[in-house]
Amino acid sequence: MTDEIIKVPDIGSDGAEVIEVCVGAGDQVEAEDSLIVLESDKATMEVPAPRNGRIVEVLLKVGDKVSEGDDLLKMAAEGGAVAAEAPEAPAPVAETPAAAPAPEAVPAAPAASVIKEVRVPDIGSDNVPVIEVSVKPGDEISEEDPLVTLESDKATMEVPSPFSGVVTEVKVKEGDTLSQGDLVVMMEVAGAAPVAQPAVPSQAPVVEKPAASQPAASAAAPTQPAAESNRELEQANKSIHAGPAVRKIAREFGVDLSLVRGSGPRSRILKEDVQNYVKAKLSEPKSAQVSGGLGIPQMPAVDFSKWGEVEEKELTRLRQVAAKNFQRSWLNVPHVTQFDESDITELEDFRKSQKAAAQARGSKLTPLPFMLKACAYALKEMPQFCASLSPEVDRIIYKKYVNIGVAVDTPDGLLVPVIKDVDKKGLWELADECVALAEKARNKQLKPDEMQGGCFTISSLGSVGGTAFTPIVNAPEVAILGISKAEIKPKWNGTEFAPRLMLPLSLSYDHRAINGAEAARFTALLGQLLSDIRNILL
Ligand code: CAO
Repeated sequence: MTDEIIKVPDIGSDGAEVIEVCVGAGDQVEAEDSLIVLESDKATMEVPAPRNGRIVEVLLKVGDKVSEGDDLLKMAAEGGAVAAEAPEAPAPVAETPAAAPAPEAVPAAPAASVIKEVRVPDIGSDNVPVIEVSVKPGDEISEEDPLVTLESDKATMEVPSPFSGVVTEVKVKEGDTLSQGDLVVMMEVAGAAPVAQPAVPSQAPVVEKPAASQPAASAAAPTQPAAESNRELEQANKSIHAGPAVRKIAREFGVDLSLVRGSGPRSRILKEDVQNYVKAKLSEPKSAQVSGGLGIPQMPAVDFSKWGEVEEKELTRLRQVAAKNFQRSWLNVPHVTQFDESDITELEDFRKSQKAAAQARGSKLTPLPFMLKACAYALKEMPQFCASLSPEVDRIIYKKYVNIGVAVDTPDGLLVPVIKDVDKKGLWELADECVALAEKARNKQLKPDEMQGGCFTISSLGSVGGTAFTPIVNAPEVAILGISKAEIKPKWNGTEFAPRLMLPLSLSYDHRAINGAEAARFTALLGQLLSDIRNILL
């Protein structure tokens, strides 16, 4: 026996795209199982298996454009059963109609609509009363729309339509009792139907046969618990079973059908399942819908070119990394900034007095090394500023070393080289190291080791300007000192206003590790140290 080539049936339009391949080589399929899903400009449609059998080879892939008669897949022949089964199954166009069609077989559906019967599927019991008729002649319905509702002593169940089309005749009324195979409605189904329905099919179109070993009752209604585990098993092992109409609403709502539990026969996903899934998602607490549980709303994408010319440039890698770090710190660390100012009049006099000496030794003595020295002293005095919190925020880790990072502005973005053991170094050494590290940062020559191990950070905008700012803590450090431009201000000395050079200090801190009073004491201590640098010697 040679394998049978299954072809694309009449799909009611000139061409369609394969949007899903539901089977693979080796799969065992049953008649009516979905093989592929096609999408034309008019509709989405499944091509069902014409019979039970094994897939030998899939001849199409997602994205392929197909028309009626194109080779779809190869199915293993089943001892001549192919021809005999052809008329029963809604088979696609037979490859060689001349080869073996049974006399009553209609190999290919005409493009025009056909009248089909819909009969009661296997409902697990006989003579089940109709409690609701959901359609009337002339109704246009989609596949899986309920036709009637039946209520047995075990369960209430809907009989869904196996096709999309127009109801031409309703054969039942409320109060009738129905059994498997009873005629429910007649429907006019558009040309997408691959074969015409025989007048009295040996198997009703909506029959879903239970597995041989399964008691009939468990297959009767999708809502019955006994059917539940069976469906779960099927769901896990088979490709998604859903009709085009269901796939369409899933796409409209952006629902991943693999996450939806099908409540239809053989775990088929019904419209209601998608609707219930969407409802459940919408009623989930907001925090569960976003990563990290922070509930941060996404920034909208705005087309700025609507209002004028724009130019788009990619951020440097450094800026992208810095952006992430800033955001992480800003979101994780409860920031508070303590503002203060320090009288550095005498310090500045001393610094200027050292200019010649600095030049002589090739150094540049800015206020920064003095800040470093004063901060190192304060960090030793107040070790909670030279510390980090554990990620669980249940411990504080005090660092016995004093390494201070210095924010350096570079053309590519901000870098923070770390000056190690600041407490052990003199002013000249610190001044030289500041210059060397800033130069390395601007020339992209910093080694990873030179940017690690910090306990505290200084961000100096003193050479640029500004009166104060709120720096972002360089987490997991717990504090950062921002320095703005020193300015001469009139200060009351007890008898008169005197011009004093005042340095603005902005200390941002992690309020989980440091409280406000400690922060105020820290900046006061810095002010005291800087106002008379001799204090550092004490
Ligand atoms: N007040 C007044 N003048 C100041 C000052 C202050 N607080 N701090 C520095 N100056 C003066 C210096 O004394 C120097 O003048 P002189 O040459 O006359 O002495 C001049 O400003 C330039 O100093 P500098 O910038 O070359 O050196 P620095 O030691 O002050 O700073 C560095 C070095 C690397 C910190 C700095 O160049 C830098 O990159 N700062 C930017 C940091 C930054 O971007 N922070 C923001 C982080 S958050 O986005």
